[in-house]
Amino acid sequence: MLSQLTAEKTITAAAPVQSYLRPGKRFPTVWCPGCGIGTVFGTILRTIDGLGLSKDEVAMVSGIGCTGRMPVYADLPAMHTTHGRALAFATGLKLAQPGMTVVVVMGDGDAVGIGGNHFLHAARRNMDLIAIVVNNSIYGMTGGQCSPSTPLAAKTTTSINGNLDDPIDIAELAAAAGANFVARGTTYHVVALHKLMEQAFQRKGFSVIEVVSQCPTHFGRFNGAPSPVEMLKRQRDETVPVTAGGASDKSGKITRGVLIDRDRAGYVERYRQLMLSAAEGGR
Ligand SMILES: Cc1ncc(C[n+]2csc(CCOP(=O)(O)OP(=O)(O)O)c2C)c(N)n1
Ligand code: SF4
Repeated sequence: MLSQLTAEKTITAAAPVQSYLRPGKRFPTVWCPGCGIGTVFGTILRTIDGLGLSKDEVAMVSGIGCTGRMPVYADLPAMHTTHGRALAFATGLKLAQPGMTVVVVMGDGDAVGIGGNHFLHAARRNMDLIAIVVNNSIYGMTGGQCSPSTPLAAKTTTSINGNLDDPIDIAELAAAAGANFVARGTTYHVVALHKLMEQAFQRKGFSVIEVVSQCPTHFGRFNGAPSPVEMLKRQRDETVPVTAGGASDKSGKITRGVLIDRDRAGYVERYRQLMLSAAEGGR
């Protein structure tokens, strides 16, 4: 009886996500056991459901990569585009359909490697998009090469003796470039991640959430965390809540929480104002 109750509770808890999964799609997903991408995907779907957004009000756009597979599984209007160009496609979609909520899901390579220039300019423009960057410190899909966010000295297939480059801080980059809302979460702190997403979905302008995630297949086992559980424990032990007034933490740990929350007009609003003014003969 107890196990039956537990099973029913589990099914009920999972129900909102189930209803956002693309019918007829083959499951399980392509993601490896223990990968963090599924956690991020589920949290995005629960956020959409919790905010009461219908399936035709939200679009999901991605580039290429393990993270980029998300729209394939979501029962939402979707674009699975080219590597590094998701924000460019999403910008076009948002300008054509300004009433639609547009979520862009990218790996760290997609977002700040090949797509780095698009990332900077989407932030500078304060483009009305929600960018979820799954930072697993590596190029997952192509076999575990160094990405711009690979930590110094980390071992990857292209840095077998240790990475020589300092990593980009994705969240700080977004904040410096002008994004309205910037936060960092992890796949360990799932409830907190859900709250960050709820905020990001309700802001105007460019909202960015960097999610520290795990790639057990290509990163953890070569860098002292042989299992997904070990990688999650690292997220627990090596991150701290963001201190008031700044993203940096003197202990060298990674900060999580809201880094920036400001109220600049988003690009869609500015564009509308420009059109109105032009229609009135203003400029
Ligand atoms: C223009 C172009 N360059 C390179 C590739 C090969 N490629 C596919 S996915 C990928 C990197 C994926 O890493 P990331 O974006 O961090 O996402 P993850 O797989 O880790 O989620 C690369 C280099 C490609 N598909 N297109
Ligand atoms: S290769 Fe890494 S990022 Fe890609 S699905 Fe497997 S664990 Fe996840």
